[in-house]
Order: sequence, then C-alpha cells, then structure tokens
Amino acid sequence: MTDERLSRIRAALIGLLSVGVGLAAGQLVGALRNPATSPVLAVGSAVIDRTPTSLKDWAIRTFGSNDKPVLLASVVVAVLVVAAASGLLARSRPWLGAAVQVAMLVVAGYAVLTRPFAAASDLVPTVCAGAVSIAALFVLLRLAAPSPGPQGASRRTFVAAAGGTAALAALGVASGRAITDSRSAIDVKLPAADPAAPALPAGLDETVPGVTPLRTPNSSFYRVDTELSVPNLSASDWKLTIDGDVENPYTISFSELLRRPLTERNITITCVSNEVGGKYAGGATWRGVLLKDLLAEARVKNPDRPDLQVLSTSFNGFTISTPLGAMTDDRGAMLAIGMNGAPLPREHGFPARLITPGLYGMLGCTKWVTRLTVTTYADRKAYWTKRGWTTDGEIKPTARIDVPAGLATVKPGRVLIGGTAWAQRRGVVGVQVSIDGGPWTAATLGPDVNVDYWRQWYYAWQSSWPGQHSVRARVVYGDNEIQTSARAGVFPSGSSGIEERVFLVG
Ligand SMILES: Nc1nc2c(c(=O)[nH]1)N[C@H]1C(S)=C(S)[C@@H](COP(=O)(O)O)O[C@H]1N2
Ligand SMILES: [Mo]
Repeated sequence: MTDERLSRIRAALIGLLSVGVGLAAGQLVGALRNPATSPVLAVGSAVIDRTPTSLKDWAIRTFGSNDKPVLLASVVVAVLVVAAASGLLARSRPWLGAAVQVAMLVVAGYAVLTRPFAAASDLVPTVCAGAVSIAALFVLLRLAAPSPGPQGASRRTFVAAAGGTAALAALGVASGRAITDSRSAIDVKLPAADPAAPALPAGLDETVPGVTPLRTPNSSFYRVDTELSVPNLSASDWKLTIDGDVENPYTISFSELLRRPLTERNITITCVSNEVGGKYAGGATWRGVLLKDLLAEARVKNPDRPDLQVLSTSFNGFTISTPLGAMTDDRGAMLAIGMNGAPLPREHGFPARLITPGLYGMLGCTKWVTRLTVTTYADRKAYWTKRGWTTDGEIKPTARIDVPAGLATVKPGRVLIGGTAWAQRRGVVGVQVSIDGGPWTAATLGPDVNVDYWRQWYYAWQSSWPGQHSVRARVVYGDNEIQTSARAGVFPSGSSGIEERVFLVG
C-alpha cells in the first residue's frame, strides 16, 4: 500500500520534472531566437488575446498591474496539473504519458503559429521543449523503475536523477533570462531636439511630500501593453512604412529618422483603463519627429474625407486606430524616439513609438510601431476596436488625490492634501476640494507646463475634530469647465466620476 502511494507520487513527480525541464529548454532556445516564441509565453499571449474584455477588466481590477504575472502563473499551474497527469498515466503505460505531453505540445504549437506574423521556424523552441520533456520522461521512468537491488540504492538513484533534472531546468531558465538581459542593452545616441522642450520647473515635488513628481522617471512610468515579454527590437533593423491611401508610400529607417528635424514636448499620457484616482498616467518629455510632417510627405489622398484613420501596427501585428486629424493638426502628435532625454526604454517602445496628446494610449501611443496605414474605420479595425472599445477616446479631465493616503492617520493641525490633475488639450485652470462634503474650495496650483501636461495641486487644511474625514477633488479646465461627477467605468471609453478619499486625524 505504502509502496503503491509512493510510486504514484514518484510518477507525478516524473511528469512534473520532465515537462519542467522541457519548458526550461523551450525558454532557453526561445531566448536565443525570440522569447515570445517560447511555449509558455506563446500560450500566455494566446490566452491574453482570446480573453473576453469583461474578464480582462476584472483581472486588471483585481490584480492591477500584476495581471500578467497572475495570468502566467495560471498557465503554469494548468500545465503542471497536466504534467503530473502525464506522469501518472506513464506509470502503467509510458506511451500514454508521452501522448499527453505531445498533446500539450500541439496546443503550444498552435499558440505559436497563430501569433501574428508567425513563421514555421517559430516552432523550434516548442519542438525542443517537447523532445527534451519526452526524453526526460523515459529516462526518469527507467531510473525510477523498481530494481532487484537494495531499496535504498534505487531510491538514491531516483533522488539524484530527480534533483539533477530540477537543477537542469533551473539552469535553463536562468541562462535564458541572462541571455535576454544581456541582449537588452540599448546603445543609441539621440541628437538634440531643436528647439528642446522647455525645462520642467521644480513643481511641488519638494513642498508637498507624497505628491506625484512633475516628471515621471522612465523607471517608474506606468506600462500597459499586451506583450508578455518585453520586445527586444534592434534600431538598425527597425523600419517604419507609411502606406494606405497615400500618393507617396515610403519606408524610413532609424538612421534616416535621426537626420530629420527633431521636436520635443512635455506630454502627459493616460490609459483608458485608468480608474478614477488610478495610477495609469505619466508625464514625460518626448522627443521625436512630427507625424504631421511624415504624413505630409506621404500625401494622403482626399484628406478631407470623413472616417479617415491612421492604423498603426507594431512589430508583431498589434494595431491602434487614430483619427487622421489628430495626427495632422497642430497638437504635435509625434513618432517619438526619446523619453526624458534618453532613448525610449524597451518597455516603452524602443526604438520608436507614437505619442498623440489628448487621446488615450490605446488610440494614439503605439509602441514598437513599424507601419502607419492611412485607411478608413470602415475598412480596418484595430485590436481594441475589435474588442468593443471606443475609437473616439479623448482623455477625460480628472483630478487625482495623492496625499494623504487612503485611511492614513495624519497629525492634527495643518494637513497638506495634494495631488495632480490633467485635462489634455484643454489645460488645467483650477482644482477644487471639498472636505467632509463641505463647499468646493480652490486649491493652490503648481506650475502650468502646457495644456497637455498634468498640473500638481495642494490644499492646506486646518484640521477640525479628530477622527474620520473625507476629501473630494475635481479639476476645472479649459473655459472654466468643471469635471463631471457622472460615474463611468473604464469600458468602453474611460472612467469618470470624482475621487473621494477617507483619512483620519489623530
Ligand atoms: N504595441 C503596443 N503599443 C501600445 C499598447 C500595446 O498593447 N501594444 N498599449 C497601449 C496602451 S493601452 C497604452 S495606455 C500605452 C501605454 O504606454 P506606456 O506603457 O509607455 O505607458 O501604450 C499603448 N501602446
Ligand atoms: Mo491604455
């Protein structure tokens, strides 16, 4: 009886170890070619692309920016369950166990091949993963088979083999990661922009502890995209093609781009998935070439037609729709190559991305962009459009409270309440706060950078009674318009409503 149980545990372990070392081999071979083609990442991406919007929304709400690690972990757990099952089946019929592993491979292979722009050679990591896992399955089964020798000896052999397999798997994953890291250094020197963006003032960073810094450092800039591994493009291979309904389609390389006049502007971008009070917004100095100029050279056919859009495509087929007008008017939409004085970090689109002031990121900020196609909304649908999100996505003006933190306890006396507010294309002209449901009162504003940049604010409140208090904040923008109190969730066109925060005086 005990023997029976033990061997089941062993069998399950053999399943886990063999699939584990196979997947590690897949990661390693993937790292050598293209990490996105490793079986784990390919299945993860396939799941992302096929997840219904409501579930994705729920995942972002529940796990925040951990939604991807959680997704990957779920894929891995599912794989481990099947892997253990393959070991258990292999106990009596080895070929059945192997067949289960082959079935897993077919699923992974399908995920690899249904990626946009997939090539047959992308199957290499998956095939390696399969070969290693099935070989490991048979080797471990043989080593674990009861032998006529003393009990202790066969156990030692199995433990050594199992430990060795686990170590190999760990080594595979670690070297895969090391390879990816070593390949991701960026050595590009950007020419200066002329004129350079006005230097950002000091803002309220020092005066109001806890307020959002006026400039978001690249390392803490929010990241939202559908990629599971950070794309690793090379500037020398990169090209941008402008085509579609244009008289003069053309392609431009990175070095040609660097020889063009570069502009620079301070712009705050925002994600449509940002909840009221959320963190998916960031302000940076972007350097690049005006899209207006690039598109003028392509000469759009009948540019006054309604319904015209620019469908931008990233290196792997992800697409975004931007109204043509937002790229050709004078708001300064750009093909950006620099962020806060440095080349774009890989996470933020290296070597080039779009920045369109005033529109949510999913409508004008394509990272790793390689193609701009002038077309109509009727003819082509972008990634998020197919999933029900709006194509008309002006960023909704909002104020955000940064301090005090929710449910924080503050000392009685002078309480500094502060935050940031944005109203791209319109400009922040005021922020008002209401304490404990009282009248709306003007807060003090930080420096005005430009209409497309966020503005810090604070309000020094003399605390009344000890205990629980609440503060609300709303932005006043453009022509003295006031932020709406109407609540909306993020789907399909961005959240609205007024943030309220509770804190304690004690
Ligand atoms: N290629 C690509 N570009 C993309 C996305 C994406 O998923 N893939 N996401 C968009 C969204 S939803 C947002 S909000 C911005 C975020 O840019 P950031 O990650 O640099 O902050 O990128 C946009 N560009
Ligand atoms: Mo977004």
